Amino acid sequence: MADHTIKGLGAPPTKYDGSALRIGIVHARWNDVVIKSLVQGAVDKLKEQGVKEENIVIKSVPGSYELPFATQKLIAGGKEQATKAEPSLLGSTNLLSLVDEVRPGTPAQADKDKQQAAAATREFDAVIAIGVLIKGSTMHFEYISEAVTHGLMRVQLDTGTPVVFGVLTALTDEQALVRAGIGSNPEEKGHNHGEDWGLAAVELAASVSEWG
Ligand code: DLZ
Repeated sequence: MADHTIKGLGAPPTKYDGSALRIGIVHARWNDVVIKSLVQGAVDKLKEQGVKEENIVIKSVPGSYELPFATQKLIAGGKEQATKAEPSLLGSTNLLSLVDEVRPGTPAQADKDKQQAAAATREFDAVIAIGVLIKGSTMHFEYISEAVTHGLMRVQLDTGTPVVFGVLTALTDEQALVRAGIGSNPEEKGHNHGEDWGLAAVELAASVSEWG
């Protein structure tokens, strides 16, 4: 069999600069092993494109069915905070750190508090919604897949904020694992689609959003 395929994402026309972007990730917790790998893949690529770790906000919900509502809330919350923001905060670097490395009461902590306050005043430039639906023996899979797909499309069109569709709809556990780059066969670990979603978020936020 040929070792190449025509499938997959083509190279972007340019490398996008994510350094000024604020990106949200909303992920479900069903099928957690797969989710964790996908979220990590997305975060890795966001950072590789220059998005500051502090500008990546990660929220979770129980299952994929909750993704459209939660994504809409996150986007709306960001817009509301941006509207209410104090002008003095808007000039600051926007950092919302995932990893807390500074000690309470130190100047570094004070800086970080300021940066966090500033970050909270920013709108999201894009949100990645991540879920993993695995087909079972009932119709759950079909209903949830369809509702979530339409729901997420509606959220991005209604809010004008790009929403990356990071939902795997797998027919088997192995399909889901392979699409998160953690297939059980060492010869066929697969590709982590979370990475593509990270790249898509930066491209949409840094390029497509500027078209209109
Ligand atoms: C109930 C359910 C089932 C059966 N399967 C999945 C799944 O494979 N992936 C997923 O993300 N969520 C699943 N859920 C949970 C629903 O998405 C949702 O959280 C509940 O129905 C509560 O609204």
